Amino acid sequence: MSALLAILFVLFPSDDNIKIKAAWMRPSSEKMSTALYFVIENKSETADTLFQVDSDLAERVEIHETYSEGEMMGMRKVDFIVIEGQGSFELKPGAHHIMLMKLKKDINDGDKGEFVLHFKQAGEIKITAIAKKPK
Ligand SMILES: [Cu+2]
Repeated sequence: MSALLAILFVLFPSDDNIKIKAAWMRPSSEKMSTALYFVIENKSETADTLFQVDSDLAERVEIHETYSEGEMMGMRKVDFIVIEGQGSFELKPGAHHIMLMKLKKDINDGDKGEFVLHFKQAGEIKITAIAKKPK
């Protein structure tokens, strides 16, 4: 019986450890950029790392952070986001976000977009984000 359980765990890796909540993106126009936001919850004891995001909506997808230098605010690419064990990480306006560059089509209020998030431990997680204007 325990051997069977072990096999089941291999076939169905612990996909429950990472939960993605409240995924949304800003409406934007073809050839322009926009940003995707969500909350990552890590139920596992061990840290996990988000290192890639795929989307058919944009030519390029990057993980960005926002930084400030004196009066200047900017954003830049980072290679990954670490979510501590039993922790959570919020991507939000003015902080980390997923940058969608050179959109292949308009994204209007209420549109839905599909994304694949790549985690080192949890593997691939598919999410759907809804387009809405920031409050
Ligand atoms: Cu950005």
